[in-house]
Amino acid sequence: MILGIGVDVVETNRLDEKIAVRILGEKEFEEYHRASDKKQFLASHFAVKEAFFKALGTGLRDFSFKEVELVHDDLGKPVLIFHRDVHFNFAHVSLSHDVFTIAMVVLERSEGHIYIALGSNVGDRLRNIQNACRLMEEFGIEIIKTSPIYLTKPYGFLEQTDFLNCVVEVKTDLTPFRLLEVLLEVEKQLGRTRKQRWGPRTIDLDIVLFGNLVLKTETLTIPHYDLINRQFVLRPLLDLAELRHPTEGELKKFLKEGEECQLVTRNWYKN
Ligand code: A4P
Ligand code: MG
Repeated sequence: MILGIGVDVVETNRLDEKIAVRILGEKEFEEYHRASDKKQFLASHFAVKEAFFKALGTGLRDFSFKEVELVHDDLGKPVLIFHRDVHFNFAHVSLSHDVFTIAMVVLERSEGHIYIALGSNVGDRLRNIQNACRLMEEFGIEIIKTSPIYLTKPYGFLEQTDFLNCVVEVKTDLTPFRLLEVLLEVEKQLGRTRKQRWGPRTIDLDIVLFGNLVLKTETLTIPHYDLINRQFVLRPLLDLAELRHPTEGELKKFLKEGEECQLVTRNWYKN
C-alpha cells in the first residue's frame, strides 16, 4: 500500500550555501565538501528532503532535516538513509535537475519483504530455531517463507561449535524498532545471555533486510551491517528470492561458491 507521495521543486541556483549546515547530515556533509557543483548538490538534497516530508504527511513537525540523508546506490540511483524509526518498508526516490531541481518520494508499506536471520550453536540447535519461529508467531510475526537450514563454520570468533543458520521472510506491521524489541524478547525467552561478541549463542535473531530501507541508528542498523560478508546469511537469504541490497546492489555478486554452507534440511518448520 502506498502511504504517501511528495514532490518538491527548487530553482537550482537559488539556495544559499549557508543552509548546508542546517540541512545536511554527517554523510552528506562529507560528500558536499567533494561536490563539484555545490548549488546543484544543495538543491537536490533540499528538494528530496522536502518531498520526503510531504510524503510523510507530517511536515517538519516530527522529522528533522538531518534525520534523513540522500546517498546513491552502486548504480547512482538516489537512496534515503533514515536515522530514526519509520513506519514504511519501501522508500522510492526520483530526482531531475536543470534550471529547476525536482524531487519525488513515494513511501510504501508492502506485505512481507522483511527478512530475519536465525543462528544457533548451543544446545539443541534445530529445536532452538524452531522454537524461535514459534515464539515470533505467538508475538504476531507471521512467517511466510523459510529457507533451508545450513550447517556453517563459526565466523568471527572461531573457537566455538558450528552453527545452524537460516533466514525467514516475515509479515508484520511492526516498525523496525518494535520488531527488534520482539526479537530481543524471543532471544531472552529462549535463554540467550550476552557474554561475548560473536560468541556462542542459543539463538541469534538479526533483521537482515526490511524492504529497501536503509536505517542507521545507535541500536539498529538495516540492512545488517555485515550482510555482504556473511555467507551463512547470504546463502539462505538468496534461496528465498533474488534480492538487492539498497546501497550495494545485487546480492548474488557477494555469494561465494564453496563448502561454507552445508545443507541440513529443507523442511523444518510446519505450522
Ligand atoms: N543491532 C543492530 N542492528 C541490528 C539488526 N539489523 N538486527 C543491535 C538485530 N540487532 C541489531 O546484538 C547486539 C545488538 O545489535 C542488538 O541488541 C541490537 O541493538 P547481538 O546479537 O547481541 O550481537 P553480538 O553478539 O554482541 O555481536 P554481533 O556482531 O552483532 O554478533 P552477530 O553479528 O549477531 O554475529 N558464525 C556462523 N557461522 N553463524 C552465525 O550465526 N553469528 C555470529 C554472531 C558470529 N559468528 C557466526 C554466527
Ligand atoms: Mg544479533
